[in-house]
Amino acid sequence: MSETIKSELVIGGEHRSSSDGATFEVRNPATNQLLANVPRATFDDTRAAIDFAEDAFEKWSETPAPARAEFLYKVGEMIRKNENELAEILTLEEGKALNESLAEVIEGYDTIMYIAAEGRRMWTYVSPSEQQDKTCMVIRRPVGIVGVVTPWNFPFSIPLWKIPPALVAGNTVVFKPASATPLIAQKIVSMFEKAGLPEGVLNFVTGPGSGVGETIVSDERVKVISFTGESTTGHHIAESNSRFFRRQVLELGGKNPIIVADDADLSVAVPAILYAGFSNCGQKCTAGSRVIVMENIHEKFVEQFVKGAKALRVGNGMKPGIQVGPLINEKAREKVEGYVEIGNSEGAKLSLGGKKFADQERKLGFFFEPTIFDEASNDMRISQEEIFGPVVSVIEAGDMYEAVQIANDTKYGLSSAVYTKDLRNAFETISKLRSGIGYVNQGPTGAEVHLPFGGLKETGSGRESGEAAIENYTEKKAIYVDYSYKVRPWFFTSDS
Ligand code: UN1
Repeated sequence: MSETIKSELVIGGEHRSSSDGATFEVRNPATNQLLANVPRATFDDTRAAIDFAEDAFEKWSETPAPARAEFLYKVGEMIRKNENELAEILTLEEGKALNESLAEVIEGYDTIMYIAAEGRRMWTYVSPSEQQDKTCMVIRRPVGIVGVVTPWNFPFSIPLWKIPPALVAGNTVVFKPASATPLIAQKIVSMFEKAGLPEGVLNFVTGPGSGVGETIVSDERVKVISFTGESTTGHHIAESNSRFFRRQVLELGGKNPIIVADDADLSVAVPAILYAGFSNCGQKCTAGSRVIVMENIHEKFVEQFVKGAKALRVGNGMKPGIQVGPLINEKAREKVEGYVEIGNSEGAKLSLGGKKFADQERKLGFFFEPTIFDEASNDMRISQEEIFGPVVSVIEAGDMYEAVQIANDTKYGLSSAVYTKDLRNAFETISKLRSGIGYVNQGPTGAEVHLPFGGLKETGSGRESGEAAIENYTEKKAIYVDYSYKVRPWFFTSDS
């Protein structure tokens, strides 16, 4: 795919350039090659998208949910049919290895098919009333316009965690993807267009968070903000939301611990921990960036972990056999380099990596060596701050009690993992770890779409996926139906 990819705003069903003609560049992080010039939506463009979402709301919210779900099923079928092309665009734009992109595309498919079935479910309950000849029930109503603001690290699956449940529940959407990955986002929108989704139901605006994102967040007509991204932006959005009592889903950072007990089978644990730390070049909010290892197996673990990381194949994700792609851009790489310096000055032992690549091919892109800091302590900045790159801290613990203390001593609380063959140790540990997601004998990545995803503390608020998906985008209304046709007493109690 050598030609550039066409990108347009989609506002009320109309394809537009930015109203002032401005664009921004999207580049392949593996080669720094230009992929597209993408419209930089203005304030007016973004306002227009919200206007159209507002106009389309009434009709869409009154469309029966099973009919709304039909559009989702159609998009699901298109995803499956075009999975290889979608995976290629994802890798070109984001950099991750092609087989990881394909897994992400399939996760998007799984999500949309799972959520489409909600069109015939969206269950609540019917309950008895305190009074005779009266019944009570709970129904769901859409909330209104949903602002979907998504990150570049999972540019296909994360929009699909948010847009399908918002739509099937009868909301309209204004979608702003990350500026590094608008092309795969455009593909999502164009599949909905091909499925025949009514105009104005899903609007698409590209441009910076400070312009487009800010316009969405500061508009009172937008009733839900669903955001995955950086903590600082999350805080800012939460402050805006509090002004309007607006509903929010915020998925922010992570500094996810993996505890390796002394009975763990290292031949199983090490490959999984390599994947958790270095897949997508460590650019996952669920990345396993702190490995907490029992003292008596520490040396053996580090030896195997370093050996495995050294053997990882780093390169252009389009090439077969590549396991680790580039960082997203130069700014991200500078941030990672900065943390290597910090780790060295804090006194951690750099056991592997720490540099960019100097060879002809890889120096074009934003590649960085898988990096391991051993003898790290948990109070170091490299163990506390989200680096969002291929850097893992290995921290030693004397026993499981200490390991859990270390694991929980973080401002984040997204995901955590424990490796042990002892069932009692596994359950005791996982229930004590303060995180929204826990894994036994698996790294802290790899969430399935029918379970809730999200975390505690600075990781944000709310959950998505699973049954949380529909909760986020519906208002529950309690309905009381009196079929007695009788005058009731002015004041009543349960025995009147
Ligand atoms: C994120 O990094 O923003 O299951 C979420 C997982 C990933 C989730 C990524 N698919 O770990």
